[in-house]
Amino acid sequence: MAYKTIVEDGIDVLVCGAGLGGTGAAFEARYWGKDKKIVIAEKANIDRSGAVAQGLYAINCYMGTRFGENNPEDHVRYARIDLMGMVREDLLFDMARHVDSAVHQFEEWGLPLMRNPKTGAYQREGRWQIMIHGESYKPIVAEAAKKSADKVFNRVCVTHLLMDDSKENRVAGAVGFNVRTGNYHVFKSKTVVVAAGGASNIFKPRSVGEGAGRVWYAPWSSGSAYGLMIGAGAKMTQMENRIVLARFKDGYGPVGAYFLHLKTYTQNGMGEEYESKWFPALEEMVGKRYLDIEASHLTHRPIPTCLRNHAFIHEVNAGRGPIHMVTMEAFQDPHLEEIGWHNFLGMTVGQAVLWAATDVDPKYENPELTTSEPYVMGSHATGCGAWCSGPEDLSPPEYFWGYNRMTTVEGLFGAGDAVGGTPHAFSSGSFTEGRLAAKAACKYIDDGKAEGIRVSEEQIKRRKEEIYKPMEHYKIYRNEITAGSVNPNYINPRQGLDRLQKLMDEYCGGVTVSYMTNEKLLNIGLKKLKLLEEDLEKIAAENIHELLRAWELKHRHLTSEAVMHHTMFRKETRWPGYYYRGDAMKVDDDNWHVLTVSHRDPKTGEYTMEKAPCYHLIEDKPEAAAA
Ligand code: SFD
Ligand code: AMP
Repeated sequence: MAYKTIVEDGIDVLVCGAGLGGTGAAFEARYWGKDKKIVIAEKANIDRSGAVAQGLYAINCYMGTRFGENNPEDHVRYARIDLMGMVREDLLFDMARHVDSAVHQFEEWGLPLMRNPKTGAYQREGRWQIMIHGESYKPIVAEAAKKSADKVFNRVCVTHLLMDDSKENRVAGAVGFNVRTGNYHVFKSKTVVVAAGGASNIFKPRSVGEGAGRVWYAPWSSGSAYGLMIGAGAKMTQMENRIVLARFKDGYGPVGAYFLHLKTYTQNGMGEEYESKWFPALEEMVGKRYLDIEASHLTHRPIPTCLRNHAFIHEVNAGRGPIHMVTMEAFQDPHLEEIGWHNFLGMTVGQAVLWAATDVDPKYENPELTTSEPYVMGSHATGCGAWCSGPEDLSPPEYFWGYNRMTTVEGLFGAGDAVGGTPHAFSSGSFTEGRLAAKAACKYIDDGKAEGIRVSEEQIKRRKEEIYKPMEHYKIYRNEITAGSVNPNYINPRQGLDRLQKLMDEYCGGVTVSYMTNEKLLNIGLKKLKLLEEDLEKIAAENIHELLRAWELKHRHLTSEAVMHHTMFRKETRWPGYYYRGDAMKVDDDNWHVLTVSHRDPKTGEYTMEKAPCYHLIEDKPEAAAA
């Protein structure tokens, strides 16, 4: 292969993926590692990469302790009830106690945060969310990271982590290729912070044909955080906890600003309130602990996000759709009307464009909502990700093995979507997690834990061959195309993605089956995933761009397999509205008040599953958990 090999040696902290978590990691690594070599490898361009590429209109995680608003304990209570109990409270608390300082820095760096003119505090959207003029959010945090790093490699898609050849289960860097030049990049590093983001486009999206690619989470979120870490043998947690979101139809515009700030509400197709109708039956399924209807009115305890979805999905299935967002009242106020549009112009411009293009004026027409296809990520109302050590001052022994946010692979750290059990971190919390991970990575190096790392030439060569194999395969077999892009010897990345999405949708609880699955379906799904894995060995890439798509697909495949195994393992329906196990339709606290942990053996591909204790470190105070 003609592509050059470019080796970057002697790195201390390698950041793989520089979205919100990665930029936080690079920034903080410089603070604790003044003389350390910090390098970023980013698939796109750091200035506009990741889920925040397009900007955001709110920072969804801010305590406001400085203004006497909230404390981290309450945030843990809120996230815990929203996730039906299943969170890593040590990691959550740790993020929440540091997140405000990250937000204050964003403001210092030039991010315009809105202020409440009466109080001088930041303008609240909801209890936890503050409003921003955030179109340039990503370039602003990128600047801090660029100034901190010794080198930024843009356009390098990281495909694999390098492992230490002298010590089992210790990371040694990463490899990948430049998506423009095709060059092979080798990064030899003492520690790696993986912050390569969550996954869209694993489950078949509602958007098809000309709309394909329109999804809520960024279409370029390829599950690489999970693919890289699973591939290296890191344990994962809560991968069954995929998220379904209520969104404005077809443009996937988020609803938070509307519900919380504009105080809009939903109605069924007949103009009726429908949510509360579903709660009594739902209380039977999940128990009073998670949906105490009477108490929730008194305490303003939040209705968990998944349960709100449940009411939505069931109302539509009962034939009383579509669900509308009642905007016509709020939009009569010119200020709120402006906020409603700005919210999308600064964050999900496609929604504003779609309304304009289809003559939907929310002032005169209540727009339709829908429930999205599931996404696999770990920083919204969901906590998929790696099983990581917590901080030493908070974590019980089962949650602590030396370094904050270190995975079960030595020297391998995570942040943002990469870390499991830490929902409701959002952009600010992900950045904060990056900071915490990088601080711990520096300590790991200073403690001498990275001494004696060796990467063999054999490993570097083997990975190179593996990376470019799809292009080789294409070269060899391209002449055997029978029609269009059909070739008996290979599939291309688009064909592979379609197949993955279809099988995840049908067997693992996507939109076309109303989020329903069961053990039988999951078993078939797993078998089909294995067959797909065999075919992915023969995937063909016509050019470098397709090579990127091929590797994104492989990462999505590894992610999907973990989701399928986890969904099979947890024999209950913990999050009605995210997915249903038809063969175990209730929350089962006696057996399943636990976190799920998986391990994929990198050599054999075999999965082992285990339960881990779900410790409640913060005492319960229902009234303190308000949304
Ligand atoms: O309204 C590789 N998010 C929101 N957060 C908020 O705080 N407020 C909001 O308003 C939010 N909303 C929202 C949000 C996201 C999106 C898409 C929309 C609306 C439309 C969530 C946050 O964005 C999210 O929590 C964080 O960004 C997560 O951070 P992180 O670091 O885990 O992921 P990332 O930012 O996507 O970065 C990943 C980076 O990795 C790169 N990458 N690099 C090298 N090799 C590979 N193989 C790679 N694969 C990926 C990516 O390019 C990227 O830079 S609302 O809906 O709630
Ligand atoms: P979203 O725009 O749906 O991504 O949500 C943004 C923020 O608002 C998140 O913190 C959500 O948990 C919160 N949120 C959205 N809808 C509601 C609601 N109906 N009630 C309470 N919180 C909500």
